[in-house]
Amino acid sequence: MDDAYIALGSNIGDREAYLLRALKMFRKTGPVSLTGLSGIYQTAPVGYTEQEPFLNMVCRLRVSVGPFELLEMLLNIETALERKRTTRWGPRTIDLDMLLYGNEKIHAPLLTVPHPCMFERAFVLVPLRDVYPFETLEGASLTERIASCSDREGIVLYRSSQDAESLLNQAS
Ligand code: GSY
Repeated sequence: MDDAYIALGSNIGDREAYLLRALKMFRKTGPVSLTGLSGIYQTAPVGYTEQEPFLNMVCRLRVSVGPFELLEMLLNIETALERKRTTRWGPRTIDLDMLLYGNEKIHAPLLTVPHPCMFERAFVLVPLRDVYPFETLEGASLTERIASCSDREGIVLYRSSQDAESLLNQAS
């Protein structure tokens, strides 16, 4: 069994409902169990900035499948939640990115772990800090890494992790 960390993001429609639907799908998927939820953060768009603000969060999964099977599960959940791949950096109902899979380093055509951009994005690192149980990651503290991210000012707590968990339990 390994711990995997997944970043979730949404900036179309009922953003929070899409995050909760993805989490519910994790809960119903046999080989993974949901073991940690960050708060939900509203974040200014990074990259292509002419789009609506995102809701972002990170969850921790205990997984009994390998990283490529987990990737397939993530893609299937994105498809079930109406994710369209028309514009690379454009708006999306749901985005599920594998940040970490145990301590593995993967460089494959379809999967790079740790996620290649995660250390430059406060919209990933701020929620990751809520659920990552260790002080440092790859030699630096998450707080230090966040301090050097240019998007850190655009992040506002939208829902605490406890409130997110209550909502998830109501919705299940
Ligand atoms: O990388 C995931 C999609 N995405 C995001 C996001 O999730 N949050 C913010 N704040 N900006 C983003 N730009 C892209 S692309």
